[in-house]
Amino acid sequence: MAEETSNYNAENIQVLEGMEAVRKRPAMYIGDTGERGYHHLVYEVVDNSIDEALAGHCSTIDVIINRDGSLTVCDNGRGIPVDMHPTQHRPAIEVVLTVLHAGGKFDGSNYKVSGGLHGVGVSCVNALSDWMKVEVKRGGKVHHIEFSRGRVTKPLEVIGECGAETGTKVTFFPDHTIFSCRAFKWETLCSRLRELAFLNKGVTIHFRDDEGEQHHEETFHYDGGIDEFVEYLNANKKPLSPIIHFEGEREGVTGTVQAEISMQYTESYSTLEQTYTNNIHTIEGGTHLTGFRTALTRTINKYGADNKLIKDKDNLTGDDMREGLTVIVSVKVPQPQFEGQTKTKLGNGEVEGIVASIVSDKLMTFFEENPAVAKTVIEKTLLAARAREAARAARESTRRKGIMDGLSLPGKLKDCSERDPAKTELFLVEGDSAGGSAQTGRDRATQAILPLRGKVLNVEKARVDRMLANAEIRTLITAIGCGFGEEWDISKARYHKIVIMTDADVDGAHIRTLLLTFFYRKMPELIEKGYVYLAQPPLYKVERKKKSEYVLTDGELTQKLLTLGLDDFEVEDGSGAVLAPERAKELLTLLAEIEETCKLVEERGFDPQTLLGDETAQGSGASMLKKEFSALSAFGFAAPDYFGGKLKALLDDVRAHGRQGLSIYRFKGLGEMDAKELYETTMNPEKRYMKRVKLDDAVAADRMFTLLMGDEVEPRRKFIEDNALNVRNLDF
Ligand code: 0RA
Repeated sequence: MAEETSNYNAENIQVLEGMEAVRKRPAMYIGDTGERGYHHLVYEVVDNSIDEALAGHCSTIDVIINRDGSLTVCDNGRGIPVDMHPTQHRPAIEVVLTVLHAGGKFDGSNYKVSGGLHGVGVSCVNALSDWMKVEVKRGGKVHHIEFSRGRVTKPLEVIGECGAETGTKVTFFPDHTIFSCRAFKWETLCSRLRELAFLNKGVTIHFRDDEGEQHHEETFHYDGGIDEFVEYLNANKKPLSPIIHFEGEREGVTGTVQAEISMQYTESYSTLEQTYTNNIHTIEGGTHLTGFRTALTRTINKYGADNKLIKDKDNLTGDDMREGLTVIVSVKVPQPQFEGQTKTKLGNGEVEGIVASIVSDKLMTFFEENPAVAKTVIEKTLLAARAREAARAARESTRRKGIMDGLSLPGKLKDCSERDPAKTELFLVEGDSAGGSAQTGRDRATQAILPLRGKVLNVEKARVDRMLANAEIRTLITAIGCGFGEEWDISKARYHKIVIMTDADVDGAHIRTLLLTFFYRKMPELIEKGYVYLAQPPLYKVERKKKSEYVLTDGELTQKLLTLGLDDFEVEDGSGAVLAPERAKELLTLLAEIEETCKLVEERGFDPQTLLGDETAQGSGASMLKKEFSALSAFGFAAPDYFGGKLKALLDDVRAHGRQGLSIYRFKGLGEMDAKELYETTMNPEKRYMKRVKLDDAVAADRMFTLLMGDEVEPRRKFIEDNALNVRNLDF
């Protein structure tokens, strides 16, 4: 007995040390302590539920962002075991939640097929949570246990009965002394949960946000699995083939390797290849991707030659054969090896041959049974090859003239003198007049200016040859210095900051999107490396008592006017009591938001008052309107106070008061600023505000670009309409 006690203590100390280790070096366990790591906590917990589903014990997973900012993951699996652990002398659930890497099944027979990128288990989430509460339904009883920062604060106890129901409910609040991120993002979690539902067909994932300003709710369930994933990705592209599905399994070195592939050709010129290993998105590809590509090339070549569709002189490359292709490759590997810079490249050698053999056989059969589709695909491939050849020839001739190699930079480029790219910036400026101001105002040592005239070519709708025939695009390629296509070399970048500087109007937004499309499709490494930025020129110049100030957004201007306007202004609530200055500001901010929403609703042809009274109304801003108006009650007001004019008048009065003695000037474009102004507000590294473009969600990015820039008109119209009310929330 004495021995057992000391044993227990020794193990207990080890556990505490484990939890402390995670808290001391969180980044080592979850990657980072920013937005990524914060969301990674959720994935770790969900992965455990997915594992239960893969083992055939769980059908439904609920994920809820709670009002207090915590998050709940609830599944109907077997429930974490709650009996005494045979050697650790405490409930098994405590072991699972406090011992690193103990999350997996104890019998060892069941390899963990899911598992987040870092696969560290739910105990890490516990260690990094301010608090965690776990409820388990198992053996007819509901059990409950609580932790704080990895230590038990409320030991396991039975809190009720549950009959035959089983399952696990984990609720946690991340430790804000460790993370810099403060809230879960709906979009980020949505993408991952949708992806998990695609990858694990039949599983139902409900996702709800009770915290955010807008109440969101979505259910993901796909009986078609990755076929439905391909359908989703291609929603706005014109299909050239049906969705083609392959699956199979083979014995590998460490156990059975399963592979599932779904692919479809479209009329688009871009390629989208998404690969997964044990549900982890392998961004850098690896042996599964190589296996797929090899089989595709081999099969197309063989079928094409056998049927006299391809001749030797056609000189097709793998790239040509993947033009317009969307493919998902999902493999399950018992002991995956991850390599590469971000550890997202599958290294297991045998997987290459396994995937290649599964794809080769079945793709050949598909072509033989569908000769018309095979012919269409091969014709597209041939066109892609010809365009590539034409582009190469054009490049050759320009090289001979010394245009593309950086020796002769385009005349329009006003380069800087510094040669170290880490210190230099290239501004892509809309219009010649703004270009002129930027050129005069810039820091000549480190800032280069490239004025862009007119619209940039939409690369979503053009093949390489046409693209390289476009003067604006050629100038861009030369100025950036990395070359293009087969010769692309990121290390030759002449600037590590490429700043898109466009007007804050519709045309500016269009040019910005065209440039982003070009970078994303043709130079994605620039974005991955974080070299691309969006300048944020101010919208307003506000002058007061001879002092001028620049204001970035409409929202900021409103805040400014309200603050100034409330300076010597008393505001009463619905009962006539005077509001404290902070509360008054909150009320006025809410009124400004209501005004904005009403305006947007009216622009879409609805009457806000009618919409508000209609209990069944959804969309078109109805829910936003209802939420905003319900917040009015906290100030003792109701809708009639607004529509009756009383509150509207208050808002106008305060704003007018704030405007007194101010002169407000709205910039209509960059060209209206003089050189000094443009430099001080938008270019001066000490004062400017810029946004770095990041696109870590390839699925969302691909869909957005095909939607905004592709051929299909109807989905684009719908997207713009659906999002019209959210423009103020759109984060570009
Ligand atoms: C250890 C063993 C077993 C299940 C689990 C852990 C488990 C963990 C989590 C985390 C979230 N949901 C979960 N569901 C199950 C196997 C239990 C058995 O053999 O009955």
